Amino acid sequence: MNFPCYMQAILEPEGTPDPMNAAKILVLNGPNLNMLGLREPEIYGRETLDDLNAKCVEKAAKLGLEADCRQSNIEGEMVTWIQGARTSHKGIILNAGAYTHTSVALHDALLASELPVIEVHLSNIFGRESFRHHSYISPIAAGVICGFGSLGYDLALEAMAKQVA
Ligand code: DHK
Repeated sequence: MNFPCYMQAILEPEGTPDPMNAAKILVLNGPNLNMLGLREPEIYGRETLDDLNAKCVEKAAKLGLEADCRQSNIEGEMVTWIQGARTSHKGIILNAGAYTHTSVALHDALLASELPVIEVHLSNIFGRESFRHHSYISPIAAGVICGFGSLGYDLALEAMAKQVA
């Protein structure tokens, strides 16, 4: 709505995020992350994916972003969503799960998206089995956050807000 600017300043003090203009961020979780809360809780925590997504939506809104949270166990579906994000989203926060360590297809799709990418892992992948130490995502990511559980997604959203500012 158009108010005189002195009223606008009262209604929407400077710095208040405008949800209508929020940059859309794809927050994409890969295989087995739908099992959060049940799966190896000593490694991945007790929060469910719904808990995690709700926290992302809330955090994003505070930063003036819109979190579009999705999860898939299917590599091709993730590729299709990443391709689609090219025209509809401003950035991608990705926990590709085990595909992190195997997927050239996700690597290529992320490059094709031409969007800033932040790689997230709940666990510290470098403190685990050696097959988890290599990532096909890291070389093309703006940054990587791992080992801080769900806090990693909060940190990634903060970093993404700066990337898309
Ligand atoms: C999640 C997975 O499912 C694993 O395959 C990765 C990652 C680590 C995580 O820590 O969030 O190796």
